[in-house]
Amino acid sequence: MARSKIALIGAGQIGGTLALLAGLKELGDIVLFDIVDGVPQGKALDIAEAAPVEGFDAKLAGASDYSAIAGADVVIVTAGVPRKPGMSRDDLIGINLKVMQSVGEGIKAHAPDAFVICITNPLDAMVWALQKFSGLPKNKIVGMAGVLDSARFRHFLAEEFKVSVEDVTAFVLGGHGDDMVPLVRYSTIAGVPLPDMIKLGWSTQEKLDAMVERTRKGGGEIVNLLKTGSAFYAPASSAIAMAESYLRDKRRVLPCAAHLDGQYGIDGLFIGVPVVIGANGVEKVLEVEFNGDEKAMFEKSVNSVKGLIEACKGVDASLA
Ligand code: A3D
Repeated sequence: MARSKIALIGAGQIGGTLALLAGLKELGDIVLFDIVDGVPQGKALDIAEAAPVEGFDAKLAGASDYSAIAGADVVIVTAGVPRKPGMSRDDLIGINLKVMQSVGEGIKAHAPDAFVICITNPLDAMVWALQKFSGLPKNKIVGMAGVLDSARFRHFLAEEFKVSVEDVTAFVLGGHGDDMVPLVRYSTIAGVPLPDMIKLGWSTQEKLDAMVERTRKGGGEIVNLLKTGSAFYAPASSAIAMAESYLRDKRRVLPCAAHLDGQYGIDGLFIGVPVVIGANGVEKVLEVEFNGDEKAMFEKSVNSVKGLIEACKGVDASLA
């Protein structure tokens, strides 16, 4: 059986980490693409030279021509610019929207059957625009944000409760902005919902509220520490989990920015919700009930995403 092919559009901090992880997990052959000639080729060669030491088999190539992604099974898009301290994700719209146009056209021409994972910010708007520019079926394109936001929340919870990260599940919905919605009722320690863990005296409501807030601002915390660029290890791990679920038909239930067609009362937007990812891409959306507060938080987050989409339409009239 032929190996799968994974194309990484953008060979920057996340792109390079994605290539290394895809190699270590033997997900398939890897092509790194970037407009800066030499960078994708250099990173591909560097990782290929790590393969004998790590003991994985994968072909790695670097390219600055879209023909190199032909026939890719999975495409992961990080092309664009990341945030600098003081910038919001929304400040990136002008530049990254143009990048999505060229990436969308490249995918449409060379890898129209791929499962596409977008990471470029502002995420919920860029995945929406990428779908428009590429014309991909809506079940074959998702945005990565919820896996990362949940992983951040899981890390904070595991530290606070002093338990393994493996036994913490977390549920974060909505857009990938500071008003994302970490749902504590659906987040658990080994199946026990967080409000019950508070009742059991393992932590306090104040500490839980602080962890929710830290999760919401998790991206900014790292931007402020790094000073140049944004997080890349955990974002890459998160996208690889999504790619693996598709390539190995694992049918994992992962929070992704998925196209909604009436679910959660939303039509025509990409919003972070739990979905089943299997061999057919997004196979099912898991719709949960909200209580009053949760509904208000979700609506606020959705309104922010709507604002971003309007801003995109203002920049590029062809999207209106
Ligand atoms: P960076 O290291 O700058 O890499 C981006 C790469 O894209 C660079 O190598 C550029 O040369 C390349 N590039 C720019 N324009 C094009 C183009 N037209 N075609 C192909 N390649 C191009 O950034 P990064 O890897 O740290 O981050 C990439 C993106 O991911 C940014 O937009 C970040 O804001 C975003 N990001 C999202 C999350 C989410 O959770 C959604 C988390 C972290 C970063």
